[in-house]
Amino acid sequence: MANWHNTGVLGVKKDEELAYKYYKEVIDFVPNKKIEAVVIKVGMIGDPKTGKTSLMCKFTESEFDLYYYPTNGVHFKEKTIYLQNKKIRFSIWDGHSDFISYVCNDSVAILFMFDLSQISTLINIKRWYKQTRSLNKHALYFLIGTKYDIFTEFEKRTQCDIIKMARDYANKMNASLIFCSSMQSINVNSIFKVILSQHFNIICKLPEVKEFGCPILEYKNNLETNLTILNYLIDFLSQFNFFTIRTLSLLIASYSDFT
Ligand SMILES: Nc1nc2c(ncn2[C@@H]2O[C@H](COP(=O)(O)OP(=O)(O)O)[C@@H](O)[C@H]2O)c(=O)[nH]1
Ligand SMILES: [Mg+2]
Repeated sequence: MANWHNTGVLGVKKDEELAYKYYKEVIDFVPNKKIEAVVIKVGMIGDPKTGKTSLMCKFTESEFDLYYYPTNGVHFKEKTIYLQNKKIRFSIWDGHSDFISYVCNDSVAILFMFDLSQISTLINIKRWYKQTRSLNKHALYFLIGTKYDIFTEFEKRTQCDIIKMARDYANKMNASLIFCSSMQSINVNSIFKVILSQHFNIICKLPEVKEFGCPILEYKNNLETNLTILNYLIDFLSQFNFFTIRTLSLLIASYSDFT
């Protein structure tokens, strides 16, 4: 039975039960079953007051506070999921801009956070992105729009403009794009589900959400990318007759079986 760090199993909320079901599937995919703990470091980057600490507390402790407490220095929180003798530990880092290297170094995923109700925080992502690229090029990048609850009160036209701009940024950064609200528990667990899927290179079963009026959830599916590369390989190699088409088709079929 899973045991949520700082939460306990009894009385878990509905979305946590769903998250547990999902993690069980993911853990079965962890290749080396002897590994005691898989640590996944996640760094949070973005302007002050965008909601980094709130997301971290909501995910790790299911708590939310409307009062603003500035983050001095750097701090992190952990959430561990136990399953039999295997565990996955999220280590989530947030910090003042002076400590960006502590947040970025060794992070498997970096969340670039902007406030959906403050467009300047999205524009500033360019600067955060430049700084982060020089510190950690290999992490999975996520562009996270926070405070979706406030955003839904905006006029339709303003919402459309912001979605378009955020999508454009996410494409340029090669990042997944997710809108969330820590206050209303929207997409909080989903962010970490996508991180797990992408890190372990398994297909993400969460449906993507692209339509207007819903919290955006757009991610890159690694398996799809791999299939595209294989298709290119077929086209290329078949010219030289290195492999028979049949061998390559079998390769593709085994990839599809993985889904
Ligand atoms: N309405 C709303 N307010 C939020 C949300 N997330 C954070 N806040 C508020 O935004 C302010 C800044 O949040 P905080 O997490 O401290 O930002 P940080 O400086 O990026 O760590 C606080 O007053 C939070 O209560 C949200 O989803 N909705
Ligand atoms: Mg903070």
